[in-house]
Amino acid sequence: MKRIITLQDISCVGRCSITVALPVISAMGVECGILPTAVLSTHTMFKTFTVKDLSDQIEPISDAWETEGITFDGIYTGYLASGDQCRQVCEFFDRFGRTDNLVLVDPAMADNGKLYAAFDERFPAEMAKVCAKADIILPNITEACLLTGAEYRTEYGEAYIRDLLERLLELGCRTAVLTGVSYEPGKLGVAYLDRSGKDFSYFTRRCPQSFHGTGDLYSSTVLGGVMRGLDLGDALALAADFVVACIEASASSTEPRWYGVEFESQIPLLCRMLEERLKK
Ligand code: PXL
Repeated sequence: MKRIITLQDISCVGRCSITVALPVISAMGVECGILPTAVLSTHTMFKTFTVKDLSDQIEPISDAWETEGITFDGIYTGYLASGDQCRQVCEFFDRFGRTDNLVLVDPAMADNGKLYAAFDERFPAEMAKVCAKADIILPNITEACLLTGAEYRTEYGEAYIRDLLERLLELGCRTAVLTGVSYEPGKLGVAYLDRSGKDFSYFTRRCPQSFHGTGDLYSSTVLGGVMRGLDLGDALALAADFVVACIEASASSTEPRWYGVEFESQIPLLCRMLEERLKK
């Protein structure tokens, strides 16, 4: 069985980061180790929350793994709390990255044209260094603009997306995937470009509601799919279909959107969709 390690925070309630990655990646048949970078009572979109930074644990935990000879088939990073943590994650890649393992970076730091309130304007440059070391990065359009200095636009065509993808590759990653791409009302999807010039896009219907944590759900599912042997396009499509199913399943929920989507009820569907794609 493949083993991955994910470096991100534990937000104890609110369905994001590790509380999404662990169940989803495990359900997909991949061992999911965790390196918690911080413990929060909830993610930072709740009005009241606590944060305990765990930066000082990254090095001793890594040392112990190295002594044990533990290796990973994939390394997956999400929300990182500070520029210093970005530097530590780069060091982790240098220690545990190999030519035959996959480094996937979701530079979770911004949406809707704005950097999350927890970060200052120097943070994207530190995250860009993390992206430079990745095989695959999965920013949304806001994050792509902050990483590359491109202008953020809400109305655009294919040339704008192509330009963003090219700028993202210039950071140094092998494959750049842009999420939240839309060329026509009612459709939403992803587009990727890799170093060899291969491109791909996939669209689903656009769901009217927007929930917190769907980016983390998306990246976790993509990683699980690739680790199980799907090609990237198939993994991106599977993850998009799964997130749509989760949003649809949450439509009647009376909880506020920041509690995240009810992905739990859709795990059996995810397993079926994965097996179907693996058979093809
Ligand atoms: O879902 C991204 C995320 C992860 N972790 C924490 C967050 C956020 C987004 O706001 O606050 C702590």
